[in-house]
Amino acid sequence: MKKILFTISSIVFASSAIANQPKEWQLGFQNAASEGMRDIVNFHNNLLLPIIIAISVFVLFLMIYASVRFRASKNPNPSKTTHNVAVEVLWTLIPCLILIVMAVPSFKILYKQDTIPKADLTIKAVGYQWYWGYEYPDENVIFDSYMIKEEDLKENQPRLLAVDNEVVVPVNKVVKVLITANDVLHAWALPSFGVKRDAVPGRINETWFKAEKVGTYYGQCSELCGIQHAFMPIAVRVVSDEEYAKWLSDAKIKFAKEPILENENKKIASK
Ligand SMILES: [Cu+2]
Repeated sequence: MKKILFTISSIVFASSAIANQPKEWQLGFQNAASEGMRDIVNFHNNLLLPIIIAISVFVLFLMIYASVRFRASKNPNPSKTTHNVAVEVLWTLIPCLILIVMAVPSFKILYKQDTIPKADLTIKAVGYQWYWGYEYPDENVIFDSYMIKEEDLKENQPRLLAVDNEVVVPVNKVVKVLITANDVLHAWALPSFGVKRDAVPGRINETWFKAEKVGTYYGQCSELCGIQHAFMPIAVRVVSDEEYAKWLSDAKIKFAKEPILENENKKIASK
């Protein structure tokens, strides 16, 4: 039985494993691009889903059986039983055991995600109403990332997901993400990496991922944050080490800001 469910779930979910962004008529998760997400997908497809299906089928069977077997025409004098200790113990114990079976691997995954390995690079994501700002604190690179409007989309840019300035990270490197917000609650979420953290004003949350495949991955703000909540997508481009180095040196020029203090001094001097 379990084997059949295994096969069904893997067929259903394998078919959806083709992209890094939501697909029309998609079933199941987006394609995993990190170990963390692979853990989550395996946990869901190979443990939770078979249990859920088995419970649903069992309850449905009981309902149909009771309705047919004890229908009024066949069972004119219904039983007056109100207690049965054995049954009550069983229907308390068995669900407890099922929960424990689910909880142990679930906690394992949670703790694994919670332990941040030594980071190769750190980025900071700041939620604003309604766009994301990014900082590479060690590289002195700061930029904003706005959604591209539908009329300005270029070919291959997904609607409501593409942004003007993507986050760029090297492949197979541990990326630590510091997440905060400037105004209201937001949440930085990237399904392919199995990452989702609240962005809370005045507080820094952290998470991490190690992207295993080159590509562009899309996520969305996942905390209802106001009227344009749906229009502050997250785009992360995973590139090779060389491409990352090149992007970084370009970014340092592109996003360079004149130091504020120098600017102020100039203003004072010119007066
Ligand atoms: Cu938001």
